[in-house]
Amino acid sequence: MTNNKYVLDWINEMAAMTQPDKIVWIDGTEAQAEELRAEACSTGEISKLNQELLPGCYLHRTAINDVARVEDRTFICTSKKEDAGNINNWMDPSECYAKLSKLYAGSMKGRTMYVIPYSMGIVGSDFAKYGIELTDSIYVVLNMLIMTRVGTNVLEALGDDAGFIKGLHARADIDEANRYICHFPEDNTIWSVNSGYGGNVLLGKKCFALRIASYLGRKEGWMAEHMLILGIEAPNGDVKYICAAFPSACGKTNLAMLIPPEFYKSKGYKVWCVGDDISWLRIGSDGRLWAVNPENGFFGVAPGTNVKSNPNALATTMKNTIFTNVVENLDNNTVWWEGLDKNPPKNARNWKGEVWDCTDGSKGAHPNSRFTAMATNCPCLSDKFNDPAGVPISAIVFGGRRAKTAPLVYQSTSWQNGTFVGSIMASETTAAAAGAVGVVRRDPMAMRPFVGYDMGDYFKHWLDMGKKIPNAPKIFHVNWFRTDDEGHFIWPGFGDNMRVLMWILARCEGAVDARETAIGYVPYVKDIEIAGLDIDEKTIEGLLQVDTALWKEDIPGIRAFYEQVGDRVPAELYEELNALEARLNG
Ligand code: SAT
Ligand code: MN
Repeated sequence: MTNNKYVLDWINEMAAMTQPDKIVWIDGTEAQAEELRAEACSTGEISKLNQELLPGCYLHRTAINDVARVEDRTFICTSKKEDAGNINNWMDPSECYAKLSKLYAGSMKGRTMYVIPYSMGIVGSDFAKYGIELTDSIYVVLNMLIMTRVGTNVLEALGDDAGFIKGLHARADIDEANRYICHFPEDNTIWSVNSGYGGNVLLGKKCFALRIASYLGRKEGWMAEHMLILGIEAPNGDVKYICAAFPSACGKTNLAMLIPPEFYKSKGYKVWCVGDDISWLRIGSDGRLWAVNPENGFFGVAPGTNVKSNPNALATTMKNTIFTNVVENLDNNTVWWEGLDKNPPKNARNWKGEVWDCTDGSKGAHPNSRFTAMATNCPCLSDKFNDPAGVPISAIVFGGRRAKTAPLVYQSTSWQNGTFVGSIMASETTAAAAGAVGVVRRDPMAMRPFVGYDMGDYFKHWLDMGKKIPNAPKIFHVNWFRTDDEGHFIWPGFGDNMRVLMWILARCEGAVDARETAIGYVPYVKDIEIAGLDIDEKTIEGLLQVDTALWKEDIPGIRAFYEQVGDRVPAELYEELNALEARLNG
């Protein structure tokens, strides 16, 4: 399929190590994909769902020990340890290559190695970056066909160039103790072994489009961020775009596809989804920041997705979708998950494949079960989705899951202050990564597990970028997750989040005043539209309250986190922190 010497030499080397029986090049055609689906069905790797109700849809179960990203087994292998920084796990590259080579050795014997040429971004566009993933999993091939742009045209666009990301994935024994997700940013290389789950093995996503891309972005003067992209269209047809960063499984997909509340809908407002997880951002010739979504599909969390929370996502999964670790409804060969509706199937298998009794109190779907669906299935997909230029960004929104501290929304006072706001982001943990759920952890820009270099240098890159963007987006922070004394969410969330986004856009246009507080600009209660909401102004006032005592309590945690990041935290951020502390005490 190609004469590119770098590609061919590398594949030969990897094949000599892994020893597959066969090598199959993925050409991106539907005919080949269909053959692979049939083969995967015949071995039980996937199963075909009800083709009348869910055309083109399949179910897959991962191994029980392999259901989420494994951050403690994820490594950044730079030649100098300090370049990976204190927040990342580090391994010496030669040590890592040697260690993993042993695990890969002969691991594809009796199996097929699939060669997946793929593009992150639109093939041939200025901003596209190419990768090749070698894998022994058809499930990975089928997911990559949805999540990225795959095919011979990628090899044509690459030509004779050496500039592609070399990804090697082997399932090996799915042995937890020997599971490794390793990045070699200096070699444009990713090695993943002993997993078959999502972010660990779909190497175009977190491994390439965030970890390796963030490293490249710093070198090349752009940014790779864990952000959704959405557009809000005003009744006059004018569309404004927002990027928003939230930790995994905090509702990025729901926000990206929100349906405007009746109040706005009836006036003619529309919301368009450009992306739900990753943004590549660069400075346009007009001095604005432009964003593209490098992906081609959605790898969304299934539980909690329903006609109320996200009707667009639900519609997106109705055809050509791969479901992973959800409930199998044996009566009609469809799928179910907690939070889909109130009728769990009586005759069903749970995510582990066991006969499941929905009344026994156990969860049927894994909390991190997923759907992999094509972006073009999405009813609210932006007409700019395939525009190589991307979209100009008016606002950047950071958000976390905080029960008490952060108000519903506030605006930073400058790019530098906004970078500070992003750097102190914190969130209660979710099921998207292995480990305890519900613990507060610092997750700067929602990038803690995804920065491919030192976190202090990453903060510096943010500050440097700000100096180079003449017409930079304004930076905000939101928190949909404040709870009352009984632990119930106060803000309704979902489509009503648009009310907050409208305040954000009004601020970007200078159309509305705000109250200055110690942490930044907070809305006046009257400026959050509540028409049609079952919430009074008093409640909004509570949601917007900045609790000085709680913020003061947060400061030592921020300092401790900065110290953990280490001596590359820019002085400007310490200035911001000291100034915040002074204002809180003032
Ligand atoms: O990393 S995954 O792609 O598995 C999903 C996520 O955590 O956002
Ligand atoms: Mn994510």
